[in-house]
Amino acid sequence: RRLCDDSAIHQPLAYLRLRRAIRNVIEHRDIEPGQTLPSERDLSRVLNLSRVTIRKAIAGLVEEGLLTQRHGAGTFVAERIVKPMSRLTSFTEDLRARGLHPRSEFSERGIGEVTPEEAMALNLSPGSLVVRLHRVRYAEDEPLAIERSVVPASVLPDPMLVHDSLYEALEKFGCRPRRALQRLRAVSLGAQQARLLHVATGSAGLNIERRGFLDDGRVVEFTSSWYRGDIYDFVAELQTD
Ligand code: 16G
Repeated sequence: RRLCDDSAIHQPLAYLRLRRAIRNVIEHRDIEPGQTLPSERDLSRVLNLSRVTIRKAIAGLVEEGLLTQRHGAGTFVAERIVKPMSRLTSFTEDLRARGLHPRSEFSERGIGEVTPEEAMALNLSPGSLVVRLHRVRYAEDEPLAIERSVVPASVLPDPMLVHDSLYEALEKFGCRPRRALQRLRAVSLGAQQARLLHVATGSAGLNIERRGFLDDGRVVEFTSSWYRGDIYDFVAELQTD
């Protein structure tokens, strides 16, 4: 019903409006993960939009990772969390887009002198101060990832400014990363990590290191994350040179 009520979709650039309307439906969980979207033909008839428009809107949402398509079976709201590798989004934003409520439990949220390893990753000189955040990240009560972030105190002066979202805090100081380099590797989760993530020891995980940069090249974030392998897909669109 929400789809039909959204009169905005009949305005120009209908596929973008429709894309927004479907995103809204997913965010409000009017269609749950794993459930199918009405067929292209039905959407076209009910919304009075061309099949091309419907297809274009859906393709965009597949690319965003919110929908998945199985040949012959239709289009579904994605069950696994599909993260496009080419978009610089935050954990909080990824979950909210799926109608989930992100939450963090901190095991460390402090400030201290940079270690030689951190100084390298953040391009800082010895003696600089950094904010450290160690946290387990949840969707409601389900743990999805462990994250250890280091941020120069010159961009984030007080760790208590991060209530839940690091990027929201950085945004307030105009220091949200604009570009990032990311390395992803497969790991098997050790006993302690597995316990925190409510999975069996040795389960598959994805260790992702992200260095986030500002336009002027300053590094504002070095984060090492362990995402649950049973929940996350990381996808990238590739092109030939
Ligand atoms: C994501 C990032 C992480 C970033 C965090 C900020 C990956 C692999 N990692 O988890 O580098 O620090 O988002 O999220 O995507 P927040 O704003 O919710 O704290």
